[in-house]
Amino acid sequence: MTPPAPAAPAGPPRAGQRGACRYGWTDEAETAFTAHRAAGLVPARVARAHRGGCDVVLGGRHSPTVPGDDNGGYGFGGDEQIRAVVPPNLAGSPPSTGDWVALRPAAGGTAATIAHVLPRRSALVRAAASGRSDPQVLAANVDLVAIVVAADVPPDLGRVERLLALGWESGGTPLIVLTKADAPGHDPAGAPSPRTATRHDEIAAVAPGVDVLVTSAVTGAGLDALAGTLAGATAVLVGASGAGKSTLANALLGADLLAVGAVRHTDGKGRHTTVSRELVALPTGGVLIDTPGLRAVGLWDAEDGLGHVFAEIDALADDCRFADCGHVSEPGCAVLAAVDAGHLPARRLDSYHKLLREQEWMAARSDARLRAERERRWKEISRAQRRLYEGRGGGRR
Ligand SMILES: Nc1nc2c(ncn2[C@@H]2O[C@H](COP(=O)(O)OP(=O)(O)O)[C@@H](O)[C@H]2O)c(=O)[nH]1
Ligand SMILES: [Mg+2]
Ligand SMILES: [Zn+2]
Repeated sequence: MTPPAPAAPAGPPRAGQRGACRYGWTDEAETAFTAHRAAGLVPARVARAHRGGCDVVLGGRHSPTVPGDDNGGYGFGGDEQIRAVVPPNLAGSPPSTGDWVALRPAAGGTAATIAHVLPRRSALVRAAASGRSDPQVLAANVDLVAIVVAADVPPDLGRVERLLALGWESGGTPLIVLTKADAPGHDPAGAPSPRTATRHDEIAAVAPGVDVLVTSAVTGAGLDALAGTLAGATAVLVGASGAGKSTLANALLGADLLAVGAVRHTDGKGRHTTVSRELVALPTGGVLIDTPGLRAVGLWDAEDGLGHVFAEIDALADDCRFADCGHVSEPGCAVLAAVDAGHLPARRLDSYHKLLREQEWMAARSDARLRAERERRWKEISRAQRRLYEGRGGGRR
C-alpha cells in the first residue's frame, strides 16, 4: 500500500468541487436558505463549539478570485475559521460540531453572530453523563459514524455494540475502522497479521451489515480505501481514547493538524489529548469530525439502533414460541436454544439484554421528564391566566 497522498494546498476548492463547498453545502440547502439570504445571513458550518461561541467555516458557493461572491462580503472560500458568538437567547438546541448555521456577518464593530441553527438531517446523540437525562449532540449532519478500534489490544465488544446502536440511530450509517494493523506480526507486503485477521472477525461478528475496514497509519494500509469511502460524506470518528482516531485523521489530511496522544506503556491507553470535537475538510473530499475518547456513552433513544446491532437475535426471535418472548427463561425460546447449541455467544445475548434494559430505563426517564415539563408548563399557564383575571379586575379567586 502506498502512503497517503500529500494534502492539497488549502484554499480554492479542488476540481470537481467548484461552485460547491468543501464542507458539504448543497443546492438543496441553498434553496432552503433563500429567506435567510434575503435577511443578509450567510451559511456556515460549526467546526468547534465553545462556551458562548463557535468557530465556523463558511459554506455557500464561493470563488476566491471573484469579489462579491455570496458569502456576505467575506469573499473567501478556504479553510479560514471565524469566531462566531452564540447569543444566550438562541432558540432551540445549542449549535454542535457539524451543524449548519445562519450567520450574521460581522459589521460595524459587532462580531459575527449565529442567528439560527439549521434543521439537522442526522445527529449522533448520547445521553449526557452524570445521571442527567438530557441528550447531548456529539456531531450533527453526519453521513457516516466511523467506530475506530485498535487492532493491538483486545477489543471491548460491548462498547462497539453500544456505539453501533448510536451510529444506526443517528440517521447516518455506521462503519468500523480497525486501526494499527501494522502491529507486531504484520506482513509489510500487505497481508494482515493473523492477529489482525482474528480481530477483524471478532468485530465483524458483532456488527452485522456493517463494513469493517483495516488500516494502518504507519504503513498506509487501507487509507486509500477509507479515503474513497469518506469522499463526499461527513464522517465522525468515535471510539476509545488511544484507538488512533486523530492519527487516522492526520494521515487522511496528509498533515499533522490534530493532536495525537502518546500511549502510556503501562496500560496501552491513550491520554485524552483531543479535547474538543473538531471538523476538518479532507483533501480527497469529504469532511471529518474528530472526537475525544468518551468515558461514558449512554444510549439515547436507541431502540431501533439496537434492532440493527442485534439483527441476528431479532431474526432468531421469529422462531420463539411466544411472540413477546424476552429470551430469558421462556420455554420454546429459539434464542436460548441458539446459545445452547453454540450458534450465538452468551456474551452477545447478555450484551443485548444489558443495552435493552438501559434503553428502556432511559426511555422511561425521558417520559417522566416530559411529563414533569408538561406539568410545569401547565402550572405556568394557569398562573398566567390567574394574573390575567386579576389584571382585569376579576380579583383573587
Ligand atoms: N503502530 C501504530 N500506532 C498507531 C497507529 N495509529 C495511532 N497510533 C498510535 O496510537 C496512539 C494514540 O493515537 P491517537 O491518534 O492520539 O488516538 P486517539 O485518542 O483515538 O485520537 C499514538 O501514540 C499513535 O502514534 C497505527 O496505525 N499504528
Ligand atoms: Mg484524538
Ligand atoms: Zn426467545
